[in-house]
Amino acid sequence: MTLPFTPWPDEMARHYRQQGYWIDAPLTRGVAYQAHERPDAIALICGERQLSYAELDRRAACLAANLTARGLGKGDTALVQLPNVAEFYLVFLALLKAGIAPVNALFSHRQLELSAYARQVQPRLVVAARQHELFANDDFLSELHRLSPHLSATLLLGASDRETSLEHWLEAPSETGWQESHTAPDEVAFFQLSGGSTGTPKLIPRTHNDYDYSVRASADICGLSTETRFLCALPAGHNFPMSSPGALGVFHAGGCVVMAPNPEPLGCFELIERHAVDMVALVPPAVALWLQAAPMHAKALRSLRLLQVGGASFAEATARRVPEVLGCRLQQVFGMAEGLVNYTRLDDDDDLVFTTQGRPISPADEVRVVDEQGVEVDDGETGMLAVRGPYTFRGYYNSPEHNAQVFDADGFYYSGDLVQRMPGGYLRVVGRIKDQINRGGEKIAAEEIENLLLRHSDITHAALVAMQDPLMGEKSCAFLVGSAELRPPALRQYLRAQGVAEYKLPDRFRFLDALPVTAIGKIDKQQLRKQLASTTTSPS
Ligand code: J2J
Repeated sequence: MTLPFTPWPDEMARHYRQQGYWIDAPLTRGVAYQAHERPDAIALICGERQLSYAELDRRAACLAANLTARGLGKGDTALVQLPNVAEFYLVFLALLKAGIAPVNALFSHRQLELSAYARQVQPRLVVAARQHELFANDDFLSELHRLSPHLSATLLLGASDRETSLEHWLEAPSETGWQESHTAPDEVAFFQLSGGSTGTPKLIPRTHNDYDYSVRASADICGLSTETRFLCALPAGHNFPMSSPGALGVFHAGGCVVMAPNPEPLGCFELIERHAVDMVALVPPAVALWLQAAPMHAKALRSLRLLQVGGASFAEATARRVPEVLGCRLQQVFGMAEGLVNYTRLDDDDDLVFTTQGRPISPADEVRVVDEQGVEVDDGETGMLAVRGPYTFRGYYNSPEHNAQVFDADGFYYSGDLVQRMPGGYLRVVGRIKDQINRGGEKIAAEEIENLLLRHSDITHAALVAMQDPLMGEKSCAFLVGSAELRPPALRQYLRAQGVAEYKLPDRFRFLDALPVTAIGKIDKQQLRKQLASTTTSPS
């Protein structure tokens, strides 16, 4: 049994293998190699726990064996939602070893997102944490059983009974003889989450070959080694801290990942000092908080060598303050869970580092910057980003209509970003055409929230647009047409009750008699954004 996905054309796959980009090894290769070569080296620090490479590999294998014994394996999928703890990687590695493809939901996700993922992949396994409000009791698990009738196993971090205790499954040796049975390297290893611009969150199938290449090449670009100590402060399942080069890059290089529950500066500074962390990945709003807090804690940050910033636009003026205030080098990262990742390089001169979002990982990344007719624009001109390459996906999972809109006939993916290409292939992100709000790196698909608002019987029209915000870069504003009785607190409560993640709730509501429309009758969001920019209102 294999999971369906859109493969690369044979000729391209052959080329990627010939060039050594695809090495036909599983994503678990890095950890397995370190466990063999340097078994006692510390791979992971989580609170007071330290796991060696041997331990990480052994416990992941143990869970994989238990899952196999339970009849789970190739062709199966898992829905996983864990906070930033060691178990996140143990489970990820175990599922890969057993050939089960996980979807790693963010810990901030709630019923709506998890149900949407469950409907799409029909998981046979759910791995979650009792500490999450959704799994504090079994109600939502029953709902998941209803949505995915083949669901046959549930493992919960913090469960009190042995049967469902994740901790128990990670330790208890399986009775059967077991052999690793990852999916084929050119098949789906797991699903990444798309930031999205449509009504339903989309899933991105990633193969071992393509993801592993992006991880290896990223580790190289960022100079990782056995000495690297990386602080994972962003949500562990996000593409950035997982693969750019992220925890998987660190495991590949044999370094150590230190888990932080979140990017809050004081907690992170303590971990940096205690574990001599030398590298961290952050989104721009977190950097702003770090810059504020750092002058009081300069000593704690002495070991920091590299701060990676990505996920959303990073102001040049703030970028220039990083080396001076944090005492480390800055690296800008412009990536996407769909594939393409750009980095400023460690030896780039300051102007490139402060004013661009870097250049692609690979010589095989084919990046085009095109106008509305699909014609490439000159360097320095603004155009839409289109890309294909050895680690950029070829289609969202089971989404033929959407794929037809975002891929062209040659397999180029249109990310919805507006960029300028500078000499040397460096990119600047200057805007976007996708209907999305980028709230400090967290992506909100406007359509998803508009649809939820339109379910409300007192709302006749809804439009969600981005408004500028000094800390978050962007926040969201919902423009509504409807009954005079509508009030922001009740509307937020209404959305919460539908089970949507908190970060997607509109930061502000505006009530209008009618929404402006364009000549062809579509809601004129440009007009709404202009209205927001030209007025200041009290927050609501
Ligand atoms: C402006 N916009 C950016 C940047 C991403 C590394 C880093 C980030 C992501 C990520 C990632 C940006 N400046 N530096 O997966 O591996 C916006 C773009 C892009 C979208 C992708 C990685 N870096 N963006 O953010 O899948 O609009 O991945 O298309 O969450 O974030 O979002 P996501």
